[in-house]
Amino acid sequence: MSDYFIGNKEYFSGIGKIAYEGKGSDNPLAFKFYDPDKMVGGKTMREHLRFSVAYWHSFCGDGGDPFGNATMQYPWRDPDPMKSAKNKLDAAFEFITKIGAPFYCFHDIDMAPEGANRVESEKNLIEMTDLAKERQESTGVKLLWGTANVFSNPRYMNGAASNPDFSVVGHVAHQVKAAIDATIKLGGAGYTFWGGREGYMSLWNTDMKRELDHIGRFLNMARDYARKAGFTGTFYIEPKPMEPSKHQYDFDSATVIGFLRQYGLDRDFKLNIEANHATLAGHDFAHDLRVARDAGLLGSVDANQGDLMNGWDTDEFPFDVYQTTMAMLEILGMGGFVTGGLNFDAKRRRNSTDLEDLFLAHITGMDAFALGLQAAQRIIDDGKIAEMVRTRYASWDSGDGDAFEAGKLTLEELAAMGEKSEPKSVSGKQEYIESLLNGYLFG
Ligand code: XLS
Ligand code: CA
Ligand code: CA
Repeated sequence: MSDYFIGNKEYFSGIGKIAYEGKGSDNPLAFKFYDPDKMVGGKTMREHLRFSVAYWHSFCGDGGDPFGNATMQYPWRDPDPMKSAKNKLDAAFEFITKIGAPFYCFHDIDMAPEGANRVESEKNLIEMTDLAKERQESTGVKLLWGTANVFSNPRYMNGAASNPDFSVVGHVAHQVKAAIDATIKLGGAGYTFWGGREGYMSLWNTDMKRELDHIGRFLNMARDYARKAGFTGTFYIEPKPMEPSKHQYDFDSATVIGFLRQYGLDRDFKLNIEANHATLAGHDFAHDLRVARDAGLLGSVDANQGDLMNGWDTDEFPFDVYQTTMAMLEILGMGGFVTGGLNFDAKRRRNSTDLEDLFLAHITGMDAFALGLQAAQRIIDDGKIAEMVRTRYASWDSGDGDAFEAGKLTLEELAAMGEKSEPKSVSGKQEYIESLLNGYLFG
């Protein structure tokens, strides 16, 4: 029996703490590339990557899909919902400790079952998060962010804060307030708002402006409450373009940034960018990271990947090292995470039914980001690509280009410059950069 089980039962027996064994290892239950103590660019991999386990997929997701029932057998399930929740908490902390992730994230109802009414639900949440606090203290695992699930219960079928019916919004407030209290109690570094059903199915029955104003007002109220209650962490909005609504209001980074500025929220809120949501919006993952970073609003990341062959939210564990490299370049480029981290909002495939697969999936994701981090650092250290980008814009660094950037030119002056001879064609050198990239990855 390993030293890492938490309650009175070991749920992942036969699996100990996952160790770094290096790329020569053929032990499936070992890291090949994630070496938590290895220094990369002045920080350890652990400090850079700030991995987090998502409670909902890892310990609640049952593998069911619209065409088939649950496939996952969880040994912690019990007919009594609170007993089940307590077993699950033990299993979760055993797993998080064994995989060696410093953080986790949860929705209120992942951890505590809903009661017959809001008062009972809050009581369950308080009881469960008291236990979670004990588990955090005994294991050293920390809360990256908390959140409220205000989209699953049928009362939220027309939205949460955007609901056309005011009486629903009181329920939202009660639930969000309780989830904020729980996050503060657990020392959460962040609190996330993912839009859930904040969007619409048909414009024919929707007053979009009013719904957006209501979300803006609600988030101001939530921010004010949390600050008053002592929350010093970061609030995040997580963009997603569609699913479950046809159109989600928090479509992508650019849309959310506009929203935060419009409603006076951009000093307290940052973005939590999920890879698969960016690609659903028709962007590269790195595009949405860059948009947020350029606005000074890149906070945290939901690490997963989509499938290019279909158009829905598959939430796969990330293994595409090109993507993790580009993502890590953005994260290193902003100076690294402050309160955020890489949260595996990712699920095993429906047919990956061994409990061991939960470990294998996280190992794959953590190794993919460790590879991406090291490749990104090599790209930065070498400096060749950055130099090519600098050179590409060099005409703006002095003379008329510089005067333009400084706002010293009128359109007439600029137009007069355009009378000169045809500019000569300058190559963007994209394919060369792509071959350099392969060199950094595989050279
Ligand atoms: C759903 C979202 C959700 C948020 C948290 O698509 O990814 O899981 O991350 O509510
Ligand atoms: Ca997410
Ligand atoms: Ca998703």
